[in-house]
Amino acid sequence: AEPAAADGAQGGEHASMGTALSGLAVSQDGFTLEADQTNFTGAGPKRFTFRIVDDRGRVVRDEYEVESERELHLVVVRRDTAIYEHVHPTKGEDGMWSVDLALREPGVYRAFADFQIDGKKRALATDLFVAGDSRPNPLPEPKPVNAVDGYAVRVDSSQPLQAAQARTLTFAISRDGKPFGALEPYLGARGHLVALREGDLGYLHVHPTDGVGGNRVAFEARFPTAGRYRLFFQFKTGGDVRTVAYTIEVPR
Ligand SMILES: [Cu+2]
Repeated sequence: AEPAAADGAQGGEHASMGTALSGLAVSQDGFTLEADQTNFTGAGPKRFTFRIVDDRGRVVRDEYEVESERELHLVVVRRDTAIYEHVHPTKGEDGMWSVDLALREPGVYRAFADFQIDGKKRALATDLFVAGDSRPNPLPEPKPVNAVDGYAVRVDSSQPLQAAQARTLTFAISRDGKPFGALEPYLGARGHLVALREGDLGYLHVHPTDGVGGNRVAFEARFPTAGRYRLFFQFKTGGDVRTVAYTIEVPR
């Protein structure tokens, strides 16, 4: 692909490729995310309410198409990528979405509303601000194995990573040094993956693939540009959703 076609940040015509970046705008392709409040203070859960409006200002209520078992997924990441939340807001009859966010430390967060209308996946995003003394973390160094809740999860690519080239990323879960295959369905799949580009938190749509079982979960990804990305892989065991994060480096 030509470089211009590899980066979906320019507009909507590339979004149908499915692996282009989105989430860089609060308004795109005729749809706008309108948040009631983006400034928060204090400890404890913060109520976040918002709606999606179309190009005529009408609140979207019934046009959502279910993907990964939900009409809308909300991913919230502190801008240093150190804190991640993936939640499913409740939709009111008026089309208003509401959810309690943890936003457990001060700082600036990016909230991505991930939904599908007219057969097209979309991600609109807004910044959220939590008052207080914020201590941003540097992006962790890339490494193939990371741990969560006693599980070690290794990520491998089918071929060496390269910008604008499709790759299969496989996550292998182990516990106590042995492959751990007792994965429970999560959002209709064996796992969920979000990838964000360092610098602008461009949001990459990643698709689970069929055909991998046991302790392994695979996704198709095409990183549009060289650089570092932060991956958030989620899987479910023992009734709980686990999140493990990676830094990866994509060469030119
Ligand atoms: Cu979701």
